Amino acid sequence: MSNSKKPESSKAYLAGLANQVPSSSRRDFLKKGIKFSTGLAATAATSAAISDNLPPNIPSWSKTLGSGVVSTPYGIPSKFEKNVIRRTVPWLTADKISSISMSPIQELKGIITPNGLVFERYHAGAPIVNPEEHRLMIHGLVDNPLIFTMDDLMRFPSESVINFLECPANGGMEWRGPQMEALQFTHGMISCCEWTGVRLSTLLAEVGVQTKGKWILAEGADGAAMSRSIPMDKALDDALIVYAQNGEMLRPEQGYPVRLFNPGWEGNTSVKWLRRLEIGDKPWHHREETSKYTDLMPDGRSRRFSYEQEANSVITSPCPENPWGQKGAYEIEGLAWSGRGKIKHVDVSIDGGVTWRPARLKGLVLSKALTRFSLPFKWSGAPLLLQSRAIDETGYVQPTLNQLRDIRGTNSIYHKNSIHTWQLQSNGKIKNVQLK
Ligand SMILES: Nc1nc2c(c(=O)[nH]1)N[C@H]1C(S)=C(S)[C@@H](COP(=O)(O)O)O[C@H]1N2
Ligand SMILES: [Mo]
Repeated sequence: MSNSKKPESSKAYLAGLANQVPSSSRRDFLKKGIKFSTGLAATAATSAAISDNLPPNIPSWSKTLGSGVVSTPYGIPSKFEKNVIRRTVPWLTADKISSISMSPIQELKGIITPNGLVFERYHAGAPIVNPEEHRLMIHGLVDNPLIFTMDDLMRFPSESVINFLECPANGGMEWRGPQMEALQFTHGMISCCEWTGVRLSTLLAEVGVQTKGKWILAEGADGAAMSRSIPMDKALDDALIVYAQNGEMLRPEQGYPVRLFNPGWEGNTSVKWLRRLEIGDKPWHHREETSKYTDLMPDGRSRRFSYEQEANSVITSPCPENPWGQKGAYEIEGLAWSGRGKIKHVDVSIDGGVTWRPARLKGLVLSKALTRFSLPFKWSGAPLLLQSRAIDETGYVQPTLNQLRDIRGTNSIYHKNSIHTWQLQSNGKIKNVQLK
């Protein structure tokens, strides 16, 4: 979908507001503006009084010896970080072997998702694959069909890239209205890792693709034999055969010992536990690219393939899991990404899209990677309607919900990348709402 930027008049925005926000709170928001104050009391001082570990006392952990090296041979997070875990939505999880878990993006810092927190998506569970017995077969319209061992694959020159991987169903529960009261559930089907492997083009040169070979069927070794048709252009561009993530071998959840990785494309195409690449002259139209991972349009027809993850963004602080406390200084922070390249610009609105101010991009700004944005903000305690809007280097502007629905209707599951709204209430709590 190409998004023609249709600047809506503020009147249209307010009409949208009227339809979504209860009219009393809308009036509060519009008229009282910046006048709310909260009755929140300070809690830090209270808990300070009851702990011997606080200054000027010496804390208990300074008076004993700690645990020695390799008491945890493979390190794990502090026990105080127990809350930072992948989670599922019960009604999306009829059976865990064909389900999805979400990454706690509300807790993550920087742009890299630690391996233990990368979201998981299985169509038939995660198989236990012995790397010594695993093979990758490349055949079909090639001069020299080959079967590679893992050792063979790792002898080729390797490449490392930092890219996001997003399931196109991310946000898909919200097409018809807001229902997930957590950032982890509205946007958590995404990760961003450093992926290491060999270029698919290198392996294709090895087998010698015939001129008729224009498509590749990638098939997994899981019980679902999940498979997708990949056009040759992508294979020769930036597709990787990946065996490592964030410096160590792939986790079983992510396709150990080897997966296909298509930067910027819907996660479904990055076939895990990759066992077979068949070169053909046309796409296969397998189950996971027809009955699923296809976008049903308002007129009842389907988009044939929708590979790219278009620009998207969301505010991660505040969010339902990260409410604000008393009025005062805060950082509005968030993540933006585009499957088409780099994020060029992010705007933040505090009034539901009536006015916008530019955010600062901070840290690494990489192509097809999560990109962090920031806007220091002094909160008066007034309710706000917080939004972010990403623009990528191709000039694509993240659409409003109305702009997206105008083209895509509400029959869709996949590729919902519209501007997201958090309603900050005067008590600092966040509600998931939708403006048009
Ligand atoms: N073999 C196989 N590959 C697969 C899947 C699967 O079930 N089996 N799920 C796909 C889907 S729908 C997504 S979104 C991504 C998720 O990758 P992750 O589990 O590493 O986050 O893997 C894709 N590759
Ligand atoms: Mo997916």
